[in-house]
Amino acid sequence: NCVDCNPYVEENNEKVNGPIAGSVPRGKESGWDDNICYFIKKRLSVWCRLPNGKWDLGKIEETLGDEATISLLSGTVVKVSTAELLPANPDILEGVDDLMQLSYLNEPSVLHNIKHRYAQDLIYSKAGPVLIAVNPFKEIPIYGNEILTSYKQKAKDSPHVYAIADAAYNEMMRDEKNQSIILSGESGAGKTETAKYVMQYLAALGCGNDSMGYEILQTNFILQAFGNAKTSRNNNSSRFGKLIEIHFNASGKIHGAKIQTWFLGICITEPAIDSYGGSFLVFSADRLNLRMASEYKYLNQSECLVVDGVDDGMEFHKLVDALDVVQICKEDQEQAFAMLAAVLWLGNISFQVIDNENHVEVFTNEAVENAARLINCRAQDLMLALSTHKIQAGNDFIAKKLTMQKAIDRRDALAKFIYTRLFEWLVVQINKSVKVGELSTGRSISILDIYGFESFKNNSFEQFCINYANERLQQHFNRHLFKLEQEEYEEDGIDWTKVDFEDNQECLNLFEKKPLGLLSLLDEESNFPNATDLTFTNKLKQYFNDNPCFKGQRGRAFGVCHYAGEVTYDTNGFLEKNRDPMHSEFIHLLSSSGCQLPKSASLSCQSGGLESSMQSVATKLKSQLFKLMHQLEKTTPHFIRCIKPNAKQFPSLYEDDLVSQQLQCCGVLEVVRISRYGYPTRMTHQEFAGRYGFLLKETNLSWDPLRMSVAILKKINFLPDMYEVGYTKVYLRMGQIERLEEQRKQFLLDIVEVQKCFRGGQA
Ligand code: AD9
Ligand code: MG
Repeated sequence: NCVDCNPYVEENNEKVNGPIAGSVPRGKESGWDDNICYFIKKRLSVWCRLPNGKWDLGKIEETLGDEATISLLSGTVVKVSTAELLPANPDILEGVDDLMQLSYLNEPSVLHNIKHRYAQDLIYSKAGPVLIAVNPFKEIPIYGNEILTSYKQKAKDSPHVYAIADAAYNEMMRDEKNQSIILSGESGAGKTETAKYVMQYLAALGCGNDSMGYEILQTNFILQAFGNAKTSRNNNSSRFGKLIEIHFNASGKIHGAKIQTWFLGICITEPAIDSYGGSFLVFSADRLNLRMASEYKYLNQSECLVVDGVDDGMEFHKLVDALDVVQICKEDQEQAFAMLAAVLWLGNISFQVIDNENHVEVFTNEAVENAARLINCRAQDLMLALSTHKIQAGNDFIAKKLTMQKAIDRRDALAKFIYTRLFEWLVVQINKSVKVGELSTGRSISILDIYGFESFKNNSFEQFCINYANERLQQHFNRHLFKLEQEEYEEDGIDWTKVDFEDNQECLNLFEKKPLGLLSLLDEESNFPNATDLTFTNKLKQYFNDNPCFKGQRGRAFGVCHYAGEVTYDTNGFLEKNRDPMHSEFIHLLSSSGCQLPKSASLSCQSGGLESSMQSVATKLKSQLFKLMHQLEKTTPHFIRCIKPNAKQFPSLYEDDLVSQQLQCCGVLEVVRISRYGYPTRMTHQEFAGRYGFLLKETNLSWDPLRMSVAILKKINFLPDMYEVGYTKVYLRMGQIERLEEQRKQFLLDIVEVQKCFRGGQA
């Protein structure tokens, strides 16, 4: 099916190739098969997937049936199936700062472009409206006042986190519309750092006479100290999701903020056991002077005790200063530190078996004494709460002794409970301090820093929740992009119906449908006394057998086809983790405390409503997400996708596979795919006429750029489906710009030849 080696220039226009809306199968470079001959003839570069899965650049020597002979850049010649070939971009597109400028938006081209830029410390790139930030894992001089000012004054416009913050700020001031900046990416990808630069920029733009901007920046430090932990994947990993809403007044000055957090308090009690292993930074900054960190069980199980380059003493002073700035009084500070110490001592509490049924008692030692003293309750009550379980018998409660494992679980649950309450209490105090006096409508910027999509070898309930949340955010992202594209086309008078679009609604339905959705069924099984993780899994397999987003697997496992790929979940522990019983005994214990903080924390827990305390984790997550989405939908979003270039946290190391997988997970390849359906190349008529106008033999000086564009397109003989002419821009289908560039190059070469002849003649 090779028409003069390039179907796109076929004169009689009979053959219609290329990406016709809706007809492009996912992951396939449309029109490419027909174009291979053209690439052979012109000796253009192609990407070739080698048997080891890696992409390499080369040229096609010949094809025989489905087999192609490729000479790689290195000189090696390989034979591969033509299915393993993809077109590479012409040299002029090397390292472009917006991926959308690429003529071929396939995976190897996108990867290569980002890598090429990264090697020059150009860590930011754009994928249309999305900013891609690749973590440099080293300091590069692209921040600070001077650079900030040049973005503010629009002296610079290369992709940068400042440029995004600037766009959000200006849009907010211009349209009086709330904005949001949504960061995502996997652990260690740089979300929190990037969010800090956004806040730094906004604080610089919106600094007024008071110190509100500074105060808001300090909140970062406090929440990080209490909510971040060193893990194997990030020395400074946020164990909470955060939305900070920064409010501005009519003159664009910051006048307050509101912070919401979602705490993932998984890791204090489970150090090093799972992927979250690690301990909270505040513990390394503690000056509780009780023991060396290595003597606390919760800390010494973690291999992540020392954070390189962090001086605990100094960090502690910085923390106290920050707490002062947000007006947490000394007494409250003392109590907060006492609670931290209590958590640590709880971890040192041990149990002894007292009968042959493995029932236990608390081992009386300094750990119990100290923990009780710090919580300010009676040691007796604490011991009882840790080693017994209250059961209702008629109108009375009887205390039943716990077995060893149950008691250990309960001790850890209490530690987690206190830590979580402490964190929530802190957020409440901070919010009081940065509270917005008079709420302005339409003048806020929300920054969302939330855990990104996760896919490990073993995925559990935590990944299930995180990935569900990301599926929701992804839909928000897709819809917004779709809307933007649509707006641009319609504004420019282009027929929008030619662009098709795929959503992730089906996967969301799998999670959310009632009564037959993953979340509903999970809740149902969690409430069913005889249910187990296995009965739950079997139910799923029974109901979702035919659902294309669901993959039944062996035993307790099942798979979900997420937008970012298929993830297998092991349901071990799902029911228990979903129930997350609020231990009424804990609340009782804390409310009897003589100290204000634990008491008020437990009261707020009770007043938080029995209803919410009865809710399962999955239900709570779902309603929190709906609330969040509702909030975000009232804003104009800006997206930043953070990429971790290597797992070792090393500078200048770029691992192709890892990056490729993340581009998939954070939806960048999806953006690329959406735009590939449409017209990836867009040039204003001025640009287009300026670059290619000389290809016309006859032009008229009175022609406007639009007329020139039309004449050029006619002259090149593009098929009608390969381009659109808008009021302001020319839109080209994938691969077309390359054809134009070829003609341009040939034309220039011809001129040089003519000049040579001319000079030769003269000589
Ligand atoms: V987690 O999901 O909270 O575990 P994040 O938030 O995505 O993760 P973080 O922002 O904490 O990652 O970045 C990890 C580390 O990368 C930081 O501690 C820095 O050492 C490093 N980093 C990230 N971004 C930059 C940057 N723009 N410049 C220099 C950076 N270093
Ligand atoms: Mg973080």
